[in-house]
Amino acid sequence: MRSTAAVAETFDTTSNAVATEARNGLTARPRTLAPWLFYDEAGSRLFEQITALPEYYLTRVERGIFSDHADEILREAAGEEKQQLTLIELGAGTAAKTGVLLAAVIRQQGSVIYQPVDVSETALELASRNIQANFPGVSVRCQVADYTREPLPLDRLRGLRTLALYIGSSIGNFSPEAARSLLRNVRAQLLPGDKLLLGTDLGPGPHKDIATLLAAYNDGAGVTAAFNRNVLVRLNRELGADFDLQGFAHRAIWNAQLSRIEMHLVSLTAQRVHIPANSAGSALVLDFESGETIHTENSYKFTPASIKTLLAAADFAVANAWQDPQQLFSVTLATAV
Ligand code: AVJ
Repeated sequence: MRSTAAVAETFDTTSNAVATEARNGLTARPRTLAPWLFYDEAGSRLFEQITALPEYYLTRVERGIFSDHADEILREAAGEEKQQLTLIELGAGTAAKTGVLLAAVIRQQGSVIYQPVDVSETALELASRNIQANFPGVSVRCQVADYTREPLPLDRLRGLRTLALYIGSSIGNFSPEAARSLLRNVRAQLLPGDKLLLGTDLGPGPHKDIATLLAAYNDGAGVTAAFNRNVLVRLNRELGADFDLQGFAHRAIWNAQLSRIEMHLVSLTAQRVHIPANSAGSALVLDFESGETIHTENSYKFTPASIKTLLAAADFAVANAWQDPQQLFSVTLATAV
């Protein structure tokens, strides 16, 4: 946990992190750029747009599951002993999706301490303002932290059971190994009996064809393409790179072997890109072959069995799970064992 001032300082060095990631990723083979690079101001706005697209069912369907089952979810989280809950949310952002759950916990226990965790202080300030205005029973304690790199900054509140929220299929961005260690980090801050609510997108099956999945990452309006290309816009602006934005195409593919959607940027011609010298090192000259790709994101898809296995590896036992009627998305309640 860090003070606000210390945090501001830390994140001033962001451009160094961007320079380092660009250098390492773009000189690797195959070339990669990490998905956290998407979320500058423009990228965060594009992602908000994605969540409202007809093809991008994930956000809408998860919200539907919460609307249909919030009371049941919160009742089960409190358990037979009807324990008072405190909610902590990983990657809360502006907490737009959390409202339905907060309303349910207020119905159940009258008031609640809600602890959103995010790397973005601005997002958390918005979250805090929105929630104080709309949910009088909720007291918000924001924590600015990168839960993927540091121990989760959890205040243990005596006598309260913790319900950790990790929703939106955010876990899908992590490799199975990284997902396990992330959940172990969460588990390390919990006591036996505490709960985790995990939102995961589901893989293709009898109820879901691959085309549905692919469309969610390749929408007709081209918003996801713009979101993907925005990473190059960012490198041009922040590092002075000279990526030709028209020279790279958005591509989404289904990798059945690894059960993930992959996003790539495909070089449409043989082309040379320059990145000037910066704090991370000397100038780079990058030669792209025609058809060469930059791998920008993985979005893993799950089955009830793979969710259970992942949770078990981090010492969580599945207590219950809810899906939408079309079985596109799953929300799993797990108990720390
Ligand atoms: C925010 C990681 C859940 O993988 O579906 C949306 C990001 N990428 N469209 C996802 C994303 C392209 C999203 N997550």
